[in-house]
Amino acid sequence: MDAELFPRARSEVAPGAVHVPDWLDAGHQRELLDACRDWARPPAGLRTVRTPGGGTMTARQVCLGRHWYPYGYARTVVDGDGAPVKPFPDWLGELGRRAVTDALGAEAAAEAAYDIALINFYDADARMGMHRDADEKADAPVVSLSLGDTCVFRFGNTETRARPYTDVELRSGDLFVFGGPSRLAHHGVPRVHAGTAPPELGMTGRLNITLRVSGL
Ligand SMILES: O=C(O)CCC(=O)C(=O)O
Repeated sequence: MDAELFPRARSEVAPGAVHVPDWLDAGHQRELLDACRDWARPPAGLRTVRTPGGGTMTARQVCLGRHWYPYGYARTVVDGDGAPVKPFPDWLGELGRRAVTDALGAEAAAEAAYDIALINFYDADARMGMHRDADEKADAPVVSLSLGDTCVFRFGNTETRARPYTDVELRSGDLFVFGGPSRLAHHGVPRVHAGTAPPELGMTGRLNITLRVSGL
């Protein structure tokens, strides 16, 4: 890929919601991708999420620490193969705290004992509708790391799924953290730009890793 004419700048999209471009270098992206490939394997591997209305989410998902299903957390894959959820590794929690420190400062990271990861895999046609991450019992910031294809990440408000919102381009290696007054803001992924993953990463599609504190 051509070098950027100007490096992309870090930006505060809303109070407590910060985009840090290129937070993970190529080596760390590769390591995280390798870990995602391991986590995606059964048992308790990548699955299609069914919603209570009878639909399916187009992004497929695997969880660590606790299993998310619409709309709660369990210790086993209650809506899949029934296997115990894979453990949440210490190094991922450490990565989460570093991310919050870099995005929001050390004070915001002090209480953030990350224990859950939701890993979403998007192929070219996958999307994620506007929603809030509201099934956790803690208000620690959500950490979001992107790998592979670029997407449009829509970051909205706490009241409605509709405007006002801001569209942010998330590329491979980007970090997005939302906490404080933005912790319960609606957000979603209306578009993935197929074929934009860095070729050297060796993946097709997009992966998003969100880290959360369960408070459970
Ligand atoms: O893929 C993304 O960037 C967002 C994922 C997300 O909103 C979620 O896991 O709740």
